[in-house]
Amino acid sequence: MPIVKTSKLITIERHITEEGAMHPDATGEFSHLLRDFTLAMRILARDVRRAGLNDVLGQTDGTNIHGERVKRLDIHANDVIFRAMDHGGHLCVMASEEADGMIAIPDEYRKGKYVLVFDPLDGSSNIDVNVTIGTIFSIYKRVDPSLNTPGTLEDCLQHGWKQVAAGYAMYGSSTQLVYSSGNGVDVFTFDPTIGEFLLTYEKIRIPKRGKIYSVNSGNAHKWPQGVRDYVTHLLKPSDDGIRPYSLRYVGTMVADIHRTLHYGGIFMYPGDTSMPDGKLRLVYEVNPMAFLIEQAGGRASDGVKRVLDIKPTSLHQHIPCFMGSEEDVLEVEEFLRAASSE
Ligand code: AHM
Ligand code: MG
Repeated sequence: MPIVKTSKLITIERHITEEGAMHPDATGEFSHLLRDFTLAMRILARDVRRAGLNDVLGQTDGTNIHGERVKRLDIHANDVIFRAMDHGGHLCVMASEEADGMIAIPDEYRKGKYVLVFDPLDGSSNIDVNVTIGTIFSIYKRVDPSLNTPGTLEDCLQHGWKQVAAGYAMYGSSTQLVYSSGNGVDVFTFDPTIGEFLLTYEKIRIPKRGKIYSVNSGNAHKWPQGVRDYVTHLLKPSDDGIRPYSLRYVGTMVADIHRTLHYGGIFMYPGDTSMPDGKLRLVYEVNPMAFLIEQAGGRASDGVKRVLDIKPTSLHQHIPCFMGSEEDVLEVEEFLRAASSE
């Protein structure tokens, strides 16, 4: 198992500050931005845990026992992140899966040099049934960091390889924050009794090959031939015991990628006949996860090319996604190539 539990007792804030100190030109702005963001994660960890009690599950338009208007949990998550991040002076613009267009920083606040894009609550189909959900985020530098003006669409639509940091919070049996600023992937676990995220695993590495595949097989009849051939192959026993693979699918990308980062294997959401570019969004979901997967030594592709090399053309653009252990992703690419050349 390539994952080693750390013996250090260190909070995420301290860790981020130490990482920042390694850059001679660091101003501390980035550390402050992340401190604000982890506040939002702390609040959401609490609210997800209390969701059933607070009555914020489901699509309700009623009021709770305090007479407050009840919001869906994903809208609530969007609001919490906005309120934590709009006034810090570090961001010039945000974009969220829950908003149609860009989210401007209010006029009264300073515009900083960073851009935040996020999926406030990933795994919406699992919200109402107490199954793991999460928050996914990416941070970019604005295209022209010397400006002190509102960010633009161009700032939000940068290549994935330009991410300065990315991560996700996973609200499961415990809340974990998995994070990379381009220096490997670290895992922090939230201790609600002290209100801190503590470093749990340092520099995790995804196995070169796994034994698990993760995909919504209900769409198999609509998949391209190459994907069908690949899955048939995974299920065929091999003499060396590598196959058959096991199937695991939560239906929350955060949870499925989290398992893939730890155990290896492959996570896929291919295009199909009804959704040619698949379901997942390049900017909010696929790019941040691709960044983490690569930082852990894995591979992330749209079936043909590296995800992080794709220039987004719109905020809510979808993209087919194959990510996980390097050998597994190379193998599916091989199957897709073979099927398309037939
Ligand atoms: P969401 O952001 O609305 O929750 O949608 C994204 C989710 C992913 O977390 C997950 O991988 C996928 O949708 C599951 O889709 P499906 O139910 O089609 O398998
Ligand atoms: Mg999502």
